[in-house]
Amino acid sequence: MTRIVTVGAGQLGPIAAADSRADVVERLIVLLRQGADAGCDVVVFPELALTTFFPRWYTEDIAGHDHYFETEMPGPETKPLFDEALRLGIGFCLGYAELTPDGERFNTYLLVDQRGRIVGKFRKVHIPGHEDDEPWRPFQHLERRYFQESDEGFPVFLGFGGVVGMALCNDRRWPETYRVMGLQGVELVMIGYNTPIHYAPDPAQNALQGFHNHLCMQAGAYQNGTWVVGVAKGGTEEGVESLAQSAIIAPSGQIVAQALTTADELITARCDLDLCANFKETLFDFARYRRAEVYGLITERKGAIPPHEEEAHR
Ligand code: CDT
Repeated sequence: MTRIVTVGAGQLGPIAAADSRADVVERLIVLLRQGADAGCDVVVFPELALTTFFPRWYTEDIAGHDHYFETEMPGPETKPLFDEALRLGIGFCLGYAELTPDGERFNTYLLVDQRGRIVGKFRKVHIPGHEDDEPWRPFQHLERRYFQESDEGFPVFLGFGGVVGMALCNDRRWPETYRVMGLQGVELVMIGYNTPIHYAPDPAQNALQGFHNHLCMQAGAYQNGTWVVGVAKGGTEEGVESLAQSAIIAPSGQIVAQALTTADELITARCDLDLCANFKETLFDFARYRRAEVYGLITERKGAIPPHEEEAHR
């Protein structure tokens, strides 16, 4: 038996600060139509796919950036995307900045199925960067100023004939992200990212951005027997160069499709969800081989404490 989901990764090139929501939604619709022509069941868009990556700019009062946030989904400017997806009979996963009625700000991913129903919502858990202005950097990464850490974890959802989960950008670097979903039987993980090539705290890592991007997603796929779709907003946006290299990764850890450009580009793959069982029921048969009873530190301890410092922490 095979359960095929044809997945599109709708990579975006840069979005300028001056671009309107309508401009961006038009680009998303072009990718959706390409996905429909290619027989996709779902097109996955990147993190913060409706605006420029605004956390690169400091504002004293965070409300100064509220125009980058969505207060409803769909709203008047995003409804054309929902309408076109429904007309095409195609699902999509959309990243955006969410401002809740209680004034909470999240970096959010929304999954919509082929019938226009919301399958699930995810709010970013691992928020990278810093809270305060750091003028020594060539550009800022103020996600920790503009977004709250979600405490909702990594839920999975039934959709597209399988078990689907989501994560956003920095979440993909943490093995716990995939394992928490793996323990819920995830078969398809959708991940959107904005990854600047320049990493100010340690520029030696700049040349490794592409390697680390694929390394963590391929490992997450293999170690949990799941498909992973990683989708970038790449290219040079407001003077900041970001990684592209969107990829669709099989449960074997192999990349089966990869973007060639740093611009708007759709890549697709026919993902057989039944392939997950080849890994989930053999090497990574969790119920048989995991040793949860000796993994206590994973949840008990946050930062690393080497043996010679343990005394000080008692
Ligand atoms: N958007 C996002 O999470 N980007 C981070 C950059 C880390 S450097 C502050 C990433 O992990 O790619």
